[in-house]
Amino acid sequence: MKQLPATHALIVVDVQNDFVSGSLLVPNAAEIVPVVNRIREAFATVVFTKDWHPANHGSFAVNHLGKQVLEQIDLNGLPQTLWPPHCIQGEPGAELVAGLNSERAYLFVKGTDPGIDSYSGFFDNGHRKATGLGEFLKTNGVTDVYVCGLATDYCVKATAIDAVQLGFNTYLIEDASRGVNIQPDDVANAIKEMQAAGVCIATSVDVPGC
Ligand code: VGL
Ligand code: ZN
Repeated sequence: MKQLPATHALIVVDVQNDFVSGSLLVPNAAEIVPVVNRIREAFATVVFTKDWHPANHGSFAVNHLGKQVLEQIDLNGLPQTLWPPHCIQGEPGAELVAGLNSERAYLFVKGTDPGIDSYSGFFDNGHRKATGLGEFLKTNGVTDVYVCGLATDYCVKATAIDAVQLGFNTYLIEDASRGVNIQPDDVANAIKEMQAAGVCIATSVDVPGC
């Protein structure tokens, strides 16, 4: 496979057991694994993100008395959708999916602060703290980022929009991503939002060399 220059990085968002076969299922998520494994061969720089929550995380409905999954609350001044417990630090549900080639890659974790959620791989939802991913990419001369993974309508969307705002030429690899689609058009709307923000919508065949 043709190699992209080191200025081009692949960001694989949250391809973790809980989203594929665990507590917060993203429909058809397992289908992206062979696609990610294929496209990553074109990239010299590959980053994986992990949703990495403590058990007392404020995005878990069980941590709010009387609240249900998918209810919306205010979490320290930010709107928060409540989820089942997922991607708890050190538990099997937080591991990258078996069969995903995660060799020779960099790992960034997010969602570690119990008081704030972090959909983006770059910043928490209040843009209060950075994960270090933006700095890392800039320090390494990366100019173009290709974003894929789970879930298109949450963490992939937030990561891609932050990437644009940080000045990266940003591509969504649509067929290497899947969404939750709580409402049937959530993924379609997320793609429109990304496009409006300046994200180029691409598929794996558009990645040079793939
Ligand atoms: C995600 C909901 C809650 C994601 C993470 O990875 O898209 N979604 N936490
Ligand atoms: Zn989460």
